[in-house]
Amino acid sequence: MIIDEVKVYFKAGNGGEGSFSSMKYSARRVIGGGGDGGRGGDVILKVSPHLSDLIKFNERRKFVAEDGEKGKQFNKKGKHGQTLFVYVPRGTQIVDLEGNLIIDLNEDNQEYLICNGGAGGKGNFKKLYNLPAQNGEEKEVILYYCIPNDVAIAGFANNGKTSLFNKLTGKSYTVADYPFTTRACVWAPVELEFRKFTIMDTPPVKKNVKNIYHENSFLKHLFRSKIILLVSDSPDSLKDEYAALKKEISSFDKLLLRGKKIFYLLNKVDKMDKNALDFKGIIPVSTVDGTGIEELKKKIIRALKGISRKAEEQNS
Ligand SMILES: Nc1nc2c(ncn2[C@@H]2O[C@H](COP(=O)(O)OP(=O)(O)OP(=O)(O)O)[C@@H](O)[C@H]2O)c(=O)[nH]1
Ligand SMILES: [Mg+2]
Repeated sequence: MIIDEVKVYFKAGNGGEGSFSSMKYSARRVIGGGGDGGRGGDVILKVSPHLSDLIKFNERRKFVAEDGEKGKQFNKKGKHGQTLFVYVPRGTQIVDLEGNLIIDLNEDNQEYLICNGGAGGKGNFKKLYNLPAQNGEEKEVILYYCIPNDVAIAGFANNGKTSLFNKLTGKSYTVADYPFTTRACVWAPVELEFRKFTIMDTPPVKKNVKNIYHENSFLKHLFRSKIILLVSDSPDSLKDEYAALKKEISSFDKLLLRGKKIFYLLNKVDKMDKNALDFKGIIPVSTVDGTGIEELKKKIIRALKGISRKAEEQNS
């Protein structure tokens, strides 16, 4: 199982206190000689390409950066606290406890300063007084890991989603003739026609569930998908099945399907009478005899190219 949701506490370092000490400056005047305190260390979240879920946060949920050192006499400044880097996988969203998105960390090596270190206190060097240090910021947030995938495969149980995933990616995840074989999302990189992208397989969508956020919680990983392959193996109730599937996905979050390219796949056509089927708007495939697989790959590449072109036009 991947860990995709954790509550974590971050605290930046407190500033070091400014020193208060007297220093004889001349025979007539005695003035301060206390140095400034050091700044507290910041907490920075940084995307690591080596992580692929939030499991490391199971061991540790509290991250506190180093405090700044106190200032010393003879105007010696305290050392700054060290910045604490906390590594997260690409695809981590930082959300506050009210559910508001703070930042979506979806680029390799992207950094986000989550807690500012406290300023050090001012020492009384050349002054009669010193100024207090400030505390470092603290925050409790939820980290959501949302798998960065370009193409997601989704559907009800046992219709060949994992078989299709294996066919497209060259992987060999378990395929079996019973429902709910796949328990968690898996993803793999693919390179086709010099284009690299990621395909994700998902567990089956459960129908008529009482608590969709609990029972179909994996659906949140469709958030980043650019293309969704809706798979069915029931030619007789094809349209109804796609509609039911889209209803389930949208009732999890209506944004999951918005603006996405959707391909409607009918799998297992090797055991169907092709002449009796109406393939309008449908992509017929078979992971057993390979029907439609090459065409599907071409369609995916074409759609991805179109999506990147659109994004470039919007950015220019
Ligand atoms: N005839 C035929 N059988 C297929 C085809 N693709 C998959 N199957 C069979 O369908 C059954 C289910 O395949 P899976 O790939 O595990 O299906 P799934 O949709 O991932 O199943 P869940 O993870 O349980 O939802 C297995 O017995 C496969 O061998 C196909 O193209 N033709
Ligand atoms: Mg499966």
